[in-house]
Amino acid sequence: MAKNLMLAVAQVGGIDSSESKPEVVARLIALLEEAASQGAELVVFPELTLTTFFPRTWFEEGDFEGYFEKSMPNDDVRPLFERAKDLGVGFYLGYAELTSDQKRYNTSILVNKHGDIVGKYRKMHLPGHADNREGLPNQHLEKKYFLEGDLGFGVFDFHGVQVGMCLCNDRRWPEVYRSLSLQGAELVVLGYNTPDFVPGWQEEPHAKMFTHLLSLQAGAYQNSVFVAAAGKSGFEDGHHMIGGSAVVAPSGEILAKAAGEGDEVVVVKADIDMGRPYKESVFDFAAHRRPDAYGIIAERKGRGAPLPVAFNVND
Ligand code: CDV
Repeated sequence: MAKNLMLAVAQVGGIDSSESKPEVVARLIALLEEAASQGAELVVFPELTLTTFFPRTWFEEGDFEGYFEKSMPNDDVRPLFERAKDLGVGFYLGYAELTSDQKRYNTSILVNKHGDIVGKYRKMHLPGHADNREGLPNQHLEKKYFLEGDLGFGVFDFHGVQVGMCLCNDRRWPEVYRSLSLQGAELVVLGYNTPDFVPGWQEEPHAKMFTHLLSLQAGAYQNSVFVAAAGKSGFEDGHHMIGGSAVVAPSGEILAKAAGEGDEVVVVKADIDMGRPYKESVFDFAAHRRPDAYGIIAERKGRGAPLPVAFNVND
């Protein structure tokens, strides 16, 4: 029997810092309802969905705690959980997490159709910087506000579909998709915030959308998984972020993509078994991978000298 999942990405337009969390949650509920009306079973929301992308701004200690969630669901977010449960729709949500031992993470959760949190991820690849670089159009202070994730790359059961999770910059790293695919992931869900300007990030404006989609498509194809990516986009407090929320098939082809930069839902019927022919042929990992030759990937962090290769010119 075909294994289909009605999959939605909910792109969220800019959230100004003046917008309250209940106001944002009301927008998310409207997106969820729109997705549900189109038959969605799982709705993917962006990274740090509940607030403006605050890592663009330097705040002194004591001035940024309001951006963080101390528990989930809390009073602000509970209406989203309740509406999703009423509708029988699951969701993925990114938010800033403050733990009971005062650790801060860039986090996402996976919630099933019954309103239970069944998966959790803390962002591994934190881009940007930790120092104050005043005078720039904006900063990118994820390394100041968050610790590196400590939960690894998890794969979770969502009503029979194996779902891997990551967040934003993680999508550009091939190791992420491979770690998830090696655990049987059939779908990778992720949220993102990609600003036009990132200090120290040399990329032509026209390349921003290309490299975003390229990362999703390569990750999907090389690992025989669906990828569903939801971004915040448009202008937030005058700062622009790319849209391009999309669902990609295991063929690497884009099945659907948001057309605008505001709040927008895109729903596709994902035939989860579409990954199988790839997993059983060109990407039959058990048959073709060479982990014995990949040691350098886990052992070496930065670029370095070539490894010695012992070969005989006469052989
Ligand atoms: N929030 C992110 O992780 N953004 C990064 C860049 C732009 C800093 C990204 O890869 O989109």
